[in-house]
This record gives sequence, C-alpha cells and structure tokens, in this order.
Amino acid sequence: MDDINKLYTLIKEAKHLVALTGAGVSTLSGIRDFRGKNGLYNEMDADKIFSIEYFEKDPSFYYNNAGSFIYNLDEKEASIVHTVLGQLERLGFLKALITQNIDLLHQKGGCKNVIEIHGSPITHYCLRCSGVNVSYEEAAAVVRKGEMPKCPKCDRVLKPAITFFGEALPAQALKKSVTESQKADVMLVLGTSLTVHPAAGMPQYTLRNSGKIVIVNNMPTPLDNMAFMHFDDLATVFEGLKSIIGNN
Ligand code: CNA
Repeated sequence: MDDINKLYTLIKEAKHLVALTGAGVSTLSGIRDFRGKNGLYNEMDADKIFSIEYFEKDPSFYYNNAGSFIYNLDEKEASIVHTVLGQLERLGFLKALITQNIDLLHQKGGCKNVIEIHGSPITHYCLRCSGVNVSYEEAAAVVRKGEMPKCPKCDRVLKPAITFFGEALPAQALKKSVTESQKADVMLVLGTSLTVHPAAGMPQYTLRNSGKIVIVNNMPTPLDNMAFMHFDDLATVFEGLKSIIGNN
C-alpha cells in the first residue's frame, strides 16, 4: 500500500495529469484485449477484422466477427478502473484521458474529457455518401438480426467510425492527444502493450518534456525502463486508490 500512497501523492500533486488507456482497462469489464494473456489474437485475426482494405472488399468479415465484441457493448459495465478515473476527473486531478479503446466505457465510468484516438462505434457512416450517420443503437439492432447496416441513400454497407488498420487517425483527436501528452507532467499509462502507433508514442511526448510516466500493465512494454513507477495489476492499483479517495 506504500506504493499506492506514493502514487496517490503523485496524482494529487501533478499540475497536469493525463491518462493513456488501452484494452487492458476493459478486461475487468469482461472485454478481451488483443495481446494480453487471454487476448483475442490467440484465436482470431483481429488485424483482418479491423482492416480497411479488407472491409472495402468484404464488410461481412467485420460484421460476422466483431459482432460479439462491438455489438453487445451496452451490456458491459464500467470497471473500477473506469469509475476511479471518472472520480479523479471530477476531483479535478485528471485533466484529460486519451483512450485507444472503442468500447465507450470511460464515458460510462463518468469521464467527460475522453479523447478517442481510435474513434468509436458510436456512429456508422457511408464510405461513399457524405452526411450519412447511423447511431450505434440502430446499427447494433441490425447486426443482432444477423444483417449489416446499409446506407439509406446508396445501400452500401456502413462502416463504424472506429479507426481501422490502414486508416488515418481522427485528426482532431490525434492533435489533442499530442498537445495533452506534451502538457502532462504525469501520465498514467494503463493496460496497453504500447505497440500500436501513433497512440503508443504519446508517453514519449511526456517524457521528452521531463514529465513522469507511471505504467500499470501485467506484461512487458517497450517503455518499462522509462517509467517512474511500475505496477502489474490494474485491479490492485485502482482498488487501492479507491480506498484512499473513498466516495468523494
Ligand atoms: P493490447 O495490445 O491488447 O494490450 C493490452 C495490455 O493490457 C496487454 O499488455 C495486457 O497484458 C494488459 N492487461 C490486460 N488486463 C490487465 C490487467 N487486469 N492488469 C494489468 N494489465 C492488463 O491493447 P492496446 O490497447 O495496447 O492496443 C491497441 C488496440 C487494441 C486499439 O486499436 C484498440 O482499439 C484495440 N482493442 C480495444 C478494445 C476495447 O475497446 N476494449 C479491446 C480489444 C482491442
């Protein structure tokens, strides 16, 4: 608990605290990560499911395989990591949260300043017709019937506003992520293997400006030797923080 107290002091005294989160923070909500111990890569080709090149050729591969991951998100609950991060924001400690996740759980956990650097499935749009936006709920209802959401104008299959491999990141989110990472004097790097760039490069902006990074991850990351503090288990760290903060 000494280390958690030290971490809480670092959080409390930070001038500009930023968090970067990855799929690991949602494993506690029952959503599998990609490269962790029980990751989806062990049994499916996630690169292909989320490939723009492949989607353009055959969108059914995405809809058939992502169904159980993306289109049952409304059943998933925020975990202790999401809710304590929401609390840290409410208390004025956490200034921005950059997430690689596409599961909308940080918002469920109460965070308002969420930068979704890989987009999200909150809308589905047509790759051909501009101005077509179908909500997550509408798209999910179609997918749950075993069909694919289609453009009301041209009938082409709609794509979720998730950034697929091979696509550019949302420009505004990327710009904001870089600015926040540069401003951060402390960055919490949580549940990410730090392998998908440019998101994985955000802690480097903090380090370059003499900021500190704290890594919580149960597998090695390329920045472990640069971390001011390192913890393995997200649940232990966030339950510890919760016991210090209480219900404030
Ligand atoms: P990743 O590469 O799967 O890494 C996750 C990391 O978290 C792994 O190193 C795990 O070992 C670690 N981890 C898992 N659970 C815990 C735990 N309880 N305590 C400590 N560490 C843990 O995922 P990244 O986010 O780094 O990779 C970026 C990809 C994954 C993004 O493009 C995401 O969109 C994509 N993704 C997102 C979700 C989601 O939205 N929930 C799920 C799966 C993949």
